[in-house]
Amino acid sequence: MVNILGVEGSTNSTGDDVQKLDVFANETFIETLSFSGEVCGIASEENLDFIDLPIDPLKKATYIVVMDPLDGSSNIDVNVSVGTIFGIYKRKSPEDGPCQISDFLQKGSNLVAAGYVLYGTSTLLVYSTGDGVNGFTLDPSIGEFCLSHRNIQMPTSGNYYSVNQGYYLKFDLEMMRYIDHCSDLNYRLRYIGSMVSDIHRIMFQGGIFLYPNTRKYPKGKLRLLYECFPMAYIVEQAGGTALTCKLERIMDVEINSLHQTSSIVMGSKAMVQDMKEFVEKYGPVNQ
Ligand code: P6P
Repeated sequence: MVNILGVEGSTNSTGDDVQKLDVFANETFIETLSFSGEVCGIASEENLDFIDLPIDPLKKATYIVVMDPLDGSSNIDVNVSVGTIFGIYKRKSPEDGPCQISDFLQKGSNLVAAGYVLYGTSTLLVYSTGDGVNGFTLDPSIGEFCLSHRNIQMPTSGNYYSVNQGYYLKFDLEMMRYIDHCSDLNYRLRYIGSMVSDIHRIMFQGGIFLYPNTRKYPKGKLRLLYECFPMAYIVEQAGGTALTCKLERIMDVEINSLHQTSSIVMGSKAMVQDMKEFVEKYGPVNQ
């Protein structure tokens, strides 16, 4: 058996244990993108700094890619779904030179495309280039992704909520009160520790995903550039809403560092609106 499971032995930029499959996925995506001739640089969860790709004089590389090559990798060794998250920006630096940090520190609203790959009971590529969201299922017999979910529209409401209930006592009051509200409404809790999987369920069945700030992660845990922005792009393109827990639109949040984190709440429009009312009622402004 290929020696690809288990921890690789190091930790990544934000302290997560790096799994062997994290390294394999990261190296595979970087190698593949470097041959495209269209990408001048990559920012990855697995790399502290951005990667400047060699310039192909015949092709003017005009894009940069931000990615979480394997999201939810703590699920790998227990055979639970994991995913890849990616976002694509137009570079801002001159096309005949190396990429710059300014190419990466762009708001989510500057994304030209974003998507995710879900490695579950089937392998699904879901992405948008700004005109709706489509899903493509891998057909291993031909090695191609085939259109399987045309124009995905997130339900405007639902009865799933997705949050790490174990942190309940570490959330701010307004988040605790909203989670109590979800229980009062008999919503079903679904949380598997892989944002791609939890959001994918919401894309089709409706619901709300929350990763609020906690005492351990006062600015939130999820990474703005290569988790929150791309997932928020997809959620909005499918008709959902994506905010910080202070009710700022995720796509408009200023980004100042590659691995900056943020709180995030996203999902069905009516459910996020309901959550907003709890923040407005119980949030710091009213305490
Ligand atoms: P916790 C995976 O590490 C991840 O970045 C997201 O995919 C997931 O939603 C979250 O972190 C899980 O974090 O603290 O609940 O284990």
